[in-house]
Amino acid sequence: MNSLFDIPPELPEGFFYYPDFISVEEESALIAQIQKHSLNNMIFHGFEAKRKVKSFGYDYHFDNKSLTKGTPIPEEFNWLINNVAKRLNLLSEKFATLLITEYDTGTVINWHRDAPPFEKIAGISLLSDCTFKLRPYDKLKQTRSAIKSFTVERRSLYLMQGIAREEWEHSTAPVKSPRYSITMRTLRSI
Ligand SMILES: O=C(O)CCC(=O)C(=O)O
Repeated sequence: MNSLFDIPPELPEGFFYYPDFISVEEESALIAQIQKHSLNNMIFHGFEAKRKVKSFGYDYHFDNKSLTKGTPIPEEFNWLINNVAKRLNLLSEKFATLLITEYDTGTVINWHRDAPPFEKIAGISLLSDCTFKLRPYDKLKQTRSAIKSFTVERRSLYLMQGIAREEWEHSTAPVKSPRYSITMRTLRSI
């Protein structure tokens, strides 16, 4: 059940895409909100990734695979969370975490599946489009032709859940100009 636009229909079940989910004005407001926060270099398994992040709600620690309560999600994001939850038919309280990620030109996120405690992942893209990729998580199925590659546009919303979240991994290609994403996650146990 992808949107009628842009995204090829053969994407794995559980990936949904909503272009133009936020307006130009809302995008500017979110960028201004993001720029009030200081983002930190992302440390992943001891290595510093090029992207910068700021996490709210809960923090996942990759070293000992634990989840701890973090800085509460600022209220200024409530309107966005409410709109996303409404569009996805979820309760806004289910979104327990909000992560801001900044990708400078040329920055990627490498192949991964989200950390185990998280269930549904909703992502908003700001400032620039990106090439989003999905491939089977099962290494035996990771042929070149199994990779699904498509554009996720600025101001769009995507949702990954179910098969797309559990049985596929995702990555993004180097961005051509700076991009922010705001990802909101539900927890499995809540
Ligand atoms: O920037 C994005 O939309 C992807 C984010 C992502 O994959 C992650 O935070 O794990």
